[in-house]
Amino acid sequence: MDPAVTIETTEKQCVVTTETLRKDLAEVKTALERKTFEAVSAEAKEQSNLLNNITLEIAITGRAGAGKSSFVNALRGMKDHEKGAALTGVTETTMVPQEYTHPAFPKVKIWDLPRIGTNNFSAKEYLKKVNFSKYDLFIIIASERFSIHETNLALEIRKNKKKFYYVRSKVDIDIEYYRRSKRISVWDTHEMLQAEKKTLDVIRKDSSDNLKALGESSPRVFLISNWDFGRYDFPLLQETFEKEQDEIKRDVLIMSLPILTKDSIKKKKAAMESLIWKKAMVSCAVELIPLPFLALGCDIAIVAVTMRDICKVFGLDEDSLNILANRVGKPVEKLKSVIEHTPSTSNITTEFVMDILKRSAMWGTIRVVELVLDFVPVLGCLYGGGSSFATTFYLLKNFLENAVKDAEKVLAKAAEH
Ligand SMILES: Nc1nc2c(ncn2[C@@H]2O[C@H](COP(=O)(O)OP(=O)(O)OP(=O)(O)O)[C@@H](O)[C@H]2O)c(=O)[nH]1
Ligand SMILES: [Mg+2]
Repeated sequence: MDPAVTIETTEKQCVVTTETLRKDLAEVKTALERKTFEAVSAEAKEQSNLLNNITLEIAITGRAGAGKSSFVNALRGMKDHEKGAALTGVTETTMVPQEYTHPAFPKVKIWDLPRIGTNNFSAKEYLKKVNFSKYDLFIIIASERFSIHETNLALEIRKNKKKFYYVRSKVDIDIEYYRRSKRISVWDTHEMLQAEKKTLDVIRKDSSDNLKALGESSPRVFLISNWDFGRYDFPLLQETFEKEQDEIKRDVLIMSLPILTKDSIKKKKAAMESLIWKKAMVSCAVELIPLPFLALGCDIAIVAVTMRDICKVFGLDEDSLNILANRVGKPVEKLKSVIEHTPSTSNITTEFVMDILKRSAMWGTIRVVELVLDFVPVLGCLYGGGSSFATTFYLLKNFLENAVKDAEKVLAKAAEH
C-alpha cells in the first residue's frame, strides 16, 4: 500500500502519498539530476521572483480604428470606459506609445502604439519612433483587409528579429452581418454555429490570400473579437505566443493573462507549480527565521508574498475581483461569495503564515520529509535537512490547490446568466 501522510496546512487537509510526491517533485528532481545542487539553487533564486523581476512588454499596433485600444483593455481583463482603461473610439491621433501596466503585475506592460498608415508612413521610421527594441512581441491588428502598411511593418519587425502576430479583429461584426443577410434567428443554435463557421472560414481564407498577395509566404492570422475575447482564435493566439517565448517570459505571460477559460486556470496552475519548488528552495536558503516550535526554519516573508502572488495569478485578489465584476456586470460580493478557502490578500501577513505553521506543528511532517529525501536525497543539503523545504513546499502547494478550486468557482459564477 502506498503510504499516505495527511498534513493539515489550513483548514483543509493535504494528503501526500509516494505517488503524488513523485509527481509534485518530478521537476526539481530532474533539475537536480541534470545540474549541480549549487547551479539549481542559483537558478531557483533567480527565477523564484520572476513576477517582480522579469519584464514583459507587448506592443499593439495597427491602422486607425483597428481595435488597438480595445485589445489592450481586453488583454488586461478590463472593459472599455472603465477607470484606467485605454480610451477607445477616439478620433484624435497620438504619436506617442501609451503605456498600460498589468493591473496586478507592474512589470508586465501593454503598449498602445500610434496608428500606422498615416501620411508618408515609413515602417522603419515608425519602429524607430516607438523604440521597438524594448518590446517582446508585436500584435499587428486590422479590422478589415490587411494592407501594405501592415506587411511593411511586419517585414521591418522581422528584420529586427522580433516576433509579431497578425490579428483580425471585429469578427463578431462579420458574423452578425452574415446572420442578418441570411435571416438566421439568434435562437437557432445550429444555424448560428454554421453561420459563425462559414464567416470565420471566409475571413481566414481571405486574410491569408490577401497577405500572400502582399508578399507573406505563409501567413498566420488570428481571428478575434475584442468584445468576446475568450472565443474564436484568442486561446490559440495565447497558446502560440506562449510557445514562442523563452521559458521564463512564457511563465510570466501565462501567469498574467486574464482567466477566460478553465484551460487558462490549468496552465496557470502548471506554471505556479514550477515556481513553488523554486520558492521552497529559496525560502530555506536565505534570511532564515528559526521557528522553535517546529524545530525548523523557513522564510515566512517569502511564503506570504508567494501566497499573495498566487491570489493575483488566479484573480482572487481584491483588484482583480473588482475588474472581473465590472467586466461581467455582477456585484463583486457575488463573486466573492463562492470563494471558500482563499483569504483576502490583505489578511495574508507573516502572522497568518506563522499561525498556519503553529497549527500544523503536529503534522506528519517527519514522514513527508522522509518521503521527500527518499525521492530526492540531495534536498537534504538544504537548511533543516530537507524539512524546511518540505514544509514550505506543501504549505504553498496546498494553498495553490485551494486557490485553483476557488478560481474555478469564481469563473463559473462570473459566467452564470
Ligand atoms: N464589434 C466590435 N467592435 C470593436 C471591436 N474592437 C474594437 N471595436 C470598436 O471599434 C472602435 C475603434 O476601436 P479602438 O479600440 O478605439 O480602435 P483603435 O485602433 O485604438 O483606434 P485609434 O486609436 O483611434 O486608431 C470602437 O468603437 C470599439 O468599440 C471588436 O472586436 N468588435
Ligand atoms: Mg486607440
